[in-house]
Amino acid sequence: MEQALQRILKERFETNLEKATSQQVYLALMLYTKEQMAHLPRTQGERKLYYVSAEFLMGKLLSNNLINLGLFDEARQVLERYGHSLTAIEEVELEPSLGNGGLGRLAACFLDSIATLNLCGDGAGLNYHDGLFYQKLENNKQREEKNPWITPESWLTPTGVEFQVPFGGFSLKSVMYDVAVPGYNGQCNQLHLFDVDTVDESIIGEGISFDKEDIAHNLTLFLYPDDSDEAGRLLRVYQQYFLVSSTAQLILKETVERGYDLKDLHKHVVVQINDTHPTMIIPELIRLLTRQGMDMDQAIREVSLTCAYTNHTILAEALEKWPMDFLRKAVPQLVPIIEELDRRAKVVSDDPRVAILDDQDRVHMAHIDIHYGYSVNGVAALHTQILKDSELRPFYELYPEKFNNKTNGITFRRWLLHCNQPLAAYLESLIGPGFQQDGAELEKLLAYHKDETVLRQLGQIKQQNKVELARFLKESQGVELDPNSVFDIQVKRLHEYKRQQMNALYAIYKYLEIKKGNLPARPITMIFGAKAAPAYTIAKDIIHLILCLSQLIDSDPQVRPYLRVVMVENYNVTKAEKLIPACDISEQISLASKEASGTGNMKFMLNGAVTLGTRDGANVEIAQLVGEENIYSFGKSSQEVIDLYDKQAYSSAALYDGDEDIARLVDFIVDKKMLRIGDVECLCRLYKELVSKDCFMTLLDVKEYITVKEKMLADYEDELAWAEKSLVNIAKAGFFSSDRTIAEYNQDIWHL
Ligand code: 26Q
Repeated sequence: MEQALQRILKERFETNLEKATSQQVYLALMLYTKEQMAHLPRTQGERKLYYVSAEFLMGKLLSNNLINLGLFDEARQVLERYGHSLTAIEEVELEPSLGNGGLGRLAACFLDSIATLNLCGDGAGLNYHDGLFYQKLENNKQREEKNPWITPESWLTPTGVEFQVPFGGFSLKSVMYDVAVPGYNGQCNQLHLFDVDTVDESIIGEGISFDKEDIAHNLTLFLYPDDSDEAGRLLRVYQQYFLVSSTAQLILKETVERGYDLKDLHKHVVVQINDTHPTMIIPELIRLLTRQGMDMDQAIREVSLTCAYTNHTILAEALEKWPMDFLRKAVPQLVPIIEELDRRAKVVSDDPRVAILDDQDRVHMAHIDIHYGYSVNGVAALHTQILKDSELRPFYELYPEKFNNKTNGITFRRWLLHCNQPLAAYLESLIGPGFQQDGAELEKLLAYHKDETVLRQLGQIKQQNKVELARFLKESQGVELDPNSVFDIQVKRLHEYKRQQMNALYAIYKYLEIKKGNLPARPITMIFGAKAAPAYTIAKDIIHLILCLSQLIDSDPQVRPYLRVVMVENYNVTKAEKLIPACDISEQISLASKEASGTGNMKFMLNGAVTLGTRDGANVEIAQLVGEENIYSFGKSSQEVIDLYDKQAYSSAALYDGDEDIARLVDFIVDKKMLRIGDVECLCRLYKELVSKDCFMTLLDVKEYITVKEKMLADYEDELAWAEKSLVNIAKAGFFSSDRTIAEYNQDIWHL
């Protein structure tokens, strides 16, 4: 490696390892890694998987690629010899922010596991030049900025593969870039990212504004945030079709090149549709096959046996329904096919709840997937159960055999081996390296659950990671944290159902307690990280509340020594990798039934944090694995919540009026002290929302939340007992390896 790096540095920059800047060393390492990956064997198979997704939240690639190639230690040693640190070199890399959150990060973990298991499967997505916006925190508010990440030399490799994508009235050329996806000690797959060659970053104005109608120039500028502003919705349809038409053309081209007859498509191709964003690939494949001479019946049959759909949400507002008028304008060629699919679905069932086209001329994207795919899966046991029992019940009655659960997972390469090297090394010294390939081996750790030396060492590693996080936050944001305080962390997209506002009410509770003289046994550091969709007003108000509380507490010498509230700016994968290893308390407090799975919960657990959570999503499975004594659960059950919605029986006003403790916390949002710091309009709007609507039932669970959190903080003081909980969490995290998830996808759905 050393020689290769010297060669690259000489050829590119007329320099060498001794004199090179961090930037140059980074580039040399990247080019070297790309060379190595180009020589890896490609996975092979009679059947090939295409994982199609509007988002792939890959995170930085250098270290993970080095780890998977088995070159990480060598790289570190070579650099050290010349006075460079790999950690400093990593800083140079820009994170590609090609995802919003969970769904995009899951796709990235899956690519890692697919390659690691040597399965023949590539990803297909879009090459957004500015990805998701960059979040600036200013005047206690979020401001969005563009977030460019593509540099002249990057992990993208031009392939020369091009397709023409037809839209109503014009067509665009699609060019394909590849990002190599090496498995851990394995072979190599690709992530294909499609781009328009006419995209023009100069049309971006103030912040992230741009002409939404200038499709040829804007198509791959931004990833659309998980919320809708009307103007962008049509652009979203153009993006989706561009993705699926490019992917469908690639699939047919590759299938023919591999020597197969398109009549046997389903024997050689599996398309996994990641939520409904790529759903149009179903009518698009049918369109392309019929254009090649296949008759409609056969094309529909073939495609239905090829496509499988994953559902990631039960929030009604997130289920995509496109007005037929949008499709008539953007993709008129799909309209007759969708109408035909709708006619046929109506023959299968005349129940309007399963229709593709509804009486308002809207297309229900998920319904296309369920009628015309062979598999429908949820992402955690509870989530899949809710789909069967309520959300998709009429479909489950029609097609029970299509429904299956695949509980999410995370790649241990990134979320343990890379982000927590001290813990990974210590685990290896105790139980050997087997857990790196087989997560279940982490259970060997249970043998040490009463071993004081091990428990103390685990506490020591956590402490070291907290010091490291404090150093990072001091450098990056200028905030000083006390590593001896409890680190209580909630990081995830901002959404009312995730209930960051409930956590903020706890901050208010603790603030008022400290003011009364009830001091905590140990200082508490509450850390938040969250982006709000730019058009999601209440989410932005919640960020404002958190930042105002942070300012209020920081400037109060009576409270500041005991309580801190910190919001990390621009939360992303890179920051997650620093926050998660340093966490004591993992906040997973969504309203039961609303979080399909969550994957952050798994990352925290794997890194030895203890969960404070509702019985929602994968928290339910975490609780079953670790046992009730190693998790802090609270809140109304999903069934109770579903019943409350059904009967429209929830009233936050009644809870507020009937309970002084609750009223005191909510009232504080508009206390004089807060209004002096914050924006009156934002704080009042949020106050009103909580008192009169509270769509996600914050006030229902807030008291029990506070009680359980207090208990947890008290328990934290018994160092050994806490370390034992931490150990059990690590030991039981093996189930959440995405290697296990992917093995299940392959066994039950893909059959690669
Ligand atoms: C829809 C229409 C228009 C514009 C954007 C969207 C849109 C974009 C992104 C809708 C949803 C998303 C993202 C959803 C998501 O991240 N879901 C999460 O998926 C994770 C992986 O399965 C789960 O763990 C989380 O529980 C789930 O919230």
